[in-house]
Amino acid sequence: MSEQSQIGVTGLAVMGANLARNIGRNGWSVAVHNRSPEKTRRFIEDYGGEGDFTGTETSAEFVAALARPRKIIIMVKAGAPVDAVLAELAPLLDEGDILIDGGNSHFPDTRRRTEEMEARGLRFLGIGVSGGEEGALLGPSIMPGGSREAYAEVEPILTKIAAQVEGIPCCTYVGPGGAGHYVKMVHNGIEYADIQLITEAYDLMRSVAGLSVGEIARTFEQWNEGELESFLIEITAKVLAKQDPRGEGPLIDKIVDQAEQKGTGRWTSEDALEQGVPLTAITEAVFARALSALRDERAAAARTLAGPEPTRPAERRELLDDIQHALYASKVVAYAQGFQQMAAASRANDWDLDLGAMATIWRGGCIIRARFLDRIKDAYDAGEVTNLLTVPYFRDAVASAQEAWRRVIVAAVEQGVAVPAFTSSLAYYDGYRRAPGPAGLIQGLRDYFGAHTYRRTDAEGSYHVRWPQDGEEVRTDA
Ligand code: NBP
Repeated sequence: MSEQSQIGVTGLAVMGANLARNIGRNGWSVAVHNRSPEKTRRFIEDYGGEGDFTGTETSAEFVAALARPRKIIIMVKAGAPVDAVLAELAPLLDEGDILIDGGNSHFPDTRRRTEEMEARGLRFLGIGVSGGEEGALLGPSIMPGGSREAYAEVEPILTKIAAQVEGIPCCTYVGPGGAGHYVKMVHNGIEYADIQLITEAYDLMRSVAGLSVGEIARTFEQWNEGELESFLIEITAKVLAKQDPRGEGPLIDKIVDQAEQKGTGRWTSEDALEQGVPLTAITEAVFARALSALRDERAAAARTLAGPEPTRPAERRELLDDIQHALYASKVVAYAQGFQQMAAASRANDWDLDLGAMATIWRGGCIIRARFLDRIKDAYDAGEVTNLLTVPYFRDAVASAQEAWRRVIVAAVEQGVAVPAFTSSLAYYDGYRRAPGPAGLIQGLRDYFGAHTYRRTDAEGSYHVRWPQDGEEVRTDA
């Protein structure tokens, strides 16, 4: 065992333990620590042989075990626990030591903690880590934010332990302050949209096309051979193929239809509302989970609220192809919106985000890893992107999918099957591609009831009509 460890990890629940193992297996010496020392003991017992690990029981012991400048990865529950760990460790550290929060912290907290730690002479990084427990162990996607020179000191470790795609690590410096956790938040928001779109495709195949669960599982397996190839499509096939280990039939029919959430999707939508960025797919996904949570109410409503009489479509094969195209087109919209949101945040915060690099580091390790991200990376490599929907590759893909997309939504509406993310994605597409749109009426109404004024298409300036008086138009900014 080396005298002092090169890096420390505190918080040895599933993510921290696996990240520490990943670092240790890659040859760095790691001091490990957990609030409850029995977890540290268990870690050393179970995995001590995998690398050069030093188990420590108190914070003082932990800090003393680390070579300077100390580098400490914090993998505890997001929120107050992170502040508690910082409050305990900061007084024990020396100027220039680096604290790295690898949990799912909310980016404004990361911004605040960066300032607090820097005011104490410490350096702070907020890094988004995606990939769940397997990713943490075998190679996650890592989104580091904070001081660039502090990042440079841990870059060799982070890029080595990250997933690698075609020899490129799924880890790159994102930007200052809370930028890393911001990008991780949007990643999670996109994950919500992806999961919702897949769930809607499943519902359409089952409730509209009348396929069995086994047939749907095989369809997803086939889709995973093409443009939709992704981790989420792959595991959808597996989850649907799973038989109930306790009885007859597919397991999916025994899983309670109430989705839970930890809040990152909601944060993404809240931020979009705050910034005024249309983020309909992710937001519908958050609301769909909220609606699913009303299980008792839904059960009662199912007995009383009217819906259409279900009929089976004549051409199941065609409907399946349509659903595949609708899923792809809706997914393009969800990603286009997420990337628009990151672009807006980058402008507002002077983060100078390299959005092509974000697509690059999401290609492996993380939950939304997909073939699709290569196309997004190519789009950014090719030059300035106003909106991914207008990039020739996606523009053409959506153009050829749009008829199918519309047919699927019509079928869903006729059959009374809710597909909010498919529908809102199409509404965004149609809203985005239409010029002029109908919002002149909104301005007209606002001017009528609140004298909020409007601008004209054919002249400079702001105008108001004296509606209740003489109906004359007056210029208000002259
Ligand atoms: P949890 O989020 O379940 O947190 C458990 C850890 O937090 C334990 O080590 C626990 O110590 C520690 N902790 C708590 Br709770 N309160 C503390 C306090 N006041 N002071 C010190 N330590 C405290 O662990 P996880 O699932 O491994 O996730 C860790 C982070 O990674 C979270 O931010 C999570 O959102 C994020 N993340 C998780 C996943 C995933 O798939 N699970 C994926 C990506 C990111 P104890 O043992 O003493 O109770």
